[in-house]
Formats: sequence, C-alpha cells, structure tokens
Amino acid sequence: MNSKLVELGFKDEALDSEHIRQLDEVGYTIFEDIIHPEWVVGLREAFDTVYENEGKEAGIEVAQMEGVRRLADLVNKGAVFDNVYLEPTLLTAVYHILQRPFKLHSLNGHDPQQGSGLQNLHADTGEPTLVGGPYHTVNSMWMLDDFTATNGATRIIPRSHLKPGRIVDYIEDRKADHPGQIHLLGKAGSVAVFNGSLWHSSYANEDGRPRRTLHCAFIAREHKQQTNQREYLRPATSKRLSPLARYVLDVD
Ligand SMILES: O=C(O)CCC(=O)C(=O)O
Repeated sequence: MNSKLVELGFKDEALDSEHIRQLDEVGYTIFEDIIHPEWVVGLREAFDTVYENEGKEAGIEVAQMEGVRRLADLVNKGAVFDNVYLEPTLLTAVYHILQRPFKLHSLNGHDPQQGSGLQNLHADTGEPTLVGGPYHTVNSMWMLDDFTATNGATRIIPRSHLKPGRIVDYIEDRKADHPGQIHLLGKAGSVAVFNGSLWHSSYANEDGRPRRTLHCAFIAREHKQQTNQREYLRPATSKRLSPLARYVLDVD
C-alpha cells in the first residue's frame, strides 16, 4: 500500500482472491453492500438536490450529455460525498491496479433518462494500453439504484484492458453493440470497480427507471486530474477535510 496513505491513517482492506483475480484477469469486479442503505438514501437525495439546484449548469465542470442527468465536482457539493473517495475497499482496489501513488481524478454523477444514455465505448486512460501495465486510471460506479439489463447499466468489454494500444485501433463504430459486451448489473449499494483501460460506456436506458450512479475515478499521481480539486476547492469543503482527504484530493 502507498506509504503516504498509511502514514495519514489509511487502513487497507484485505481483498479476497476472487476480487483480485477478476480485477487482474477480467478488468473489473463488483463489491456488494459497500454503501450502507442509509448512505444510499442520503446520496440519492443529494444527487437530486444538486441536479435541481444547478439546473442547466449541472455537470458543466466536466461534461454535459443530452438526456443524461450529469453532475460534476461532487467533492464540493456536500459532506455526504466526503467518504466516497476515501472508501477503504475502493482505495485498496485502486492501489492494487495502479501499484503506485494516486489521487482522485474526479467525482461525478450520471443518470441516463428513458431512451438516452448510449455513449461510444471508450477507455478512461489517454495513454495507450501496455499489457501488464503500468495502468494509469481506475474508475468506480457507485450504484445508487439497481443497475439492470433495461435501465442503462454500464456496458464493459471484459479483458479489453489486456489489449495493447488504443480502442480506435480495434473498433470503428464505438456506439454499436460489441459481441463481447456485458453489463455491470448489481443492487443499489454495490460499487463496481474497473481498470480505466477497460473499454466501457454508459448504455441506453430503455425502461426509464432511475439509474443514478457516482463515478469516482482515480489517476496515478504523476498525471493531471480531470477536475483540478485545488482550483475548485471551496472554503466550506476545505474546512472539513482531514489530512488524508487533502492528500487524496491533492489540494495542498
Ligand atoms: O455511467 C456509466 O455507465 C458510464 C459513463 C462513462 O463511462 C462516462 O461518462 O465516461
């Protein structure tokens, strides 16, 4: 584990061998019941409140998408989000993949509406993939609602983090269904974690049921964050951050 995290009081969680195998060989795993039911309720309420308050501006710090309720910079949008990017199992899995110091890349929200949500398959890492690493990013999907086959659950291509180069070297039409794709299905309260080199995308929500998620992404410390937390840090957030949180956010 990253010695700086440990020095700041972080205690890693032992990951069981099946989660480790999935992360290494398939590129993703799902941790069930990570988000306590009361926290799920609090996160859902905060998601809806931030979206309502921000209106047309929602998500603007990172990206907006037609037909998707997007949110961004959730680090500064409520204390209820503080423990998302410090969740011990998640941080342990992130270190397992990256094998070096890392920081938050961004904390965003994503809820595709009925008939919308289909994205191009993509990797989150700008760098071409080298088989066996080093890898550069890790993403996690915090399921605030059940992720089902019909509400736009994230699609992924298992083992694509083992393909050298870039996705565009392999796929021309990245919106089209891929023969190897599967969906990240899970109950509200689960967190899916995947290697940022794994090809994935949001998918069309057919039944219109809510599919609120938080994207909590991390990046190796030598790279730039998607959201520059130093630039965006609000005084109210700064006041309540622990030294560990400040390090993970890289705000000092
Ligand atoms: O929310 C999802 O299903 C994935 C979204 C995604 O990959 C993105 O917005 O870049």
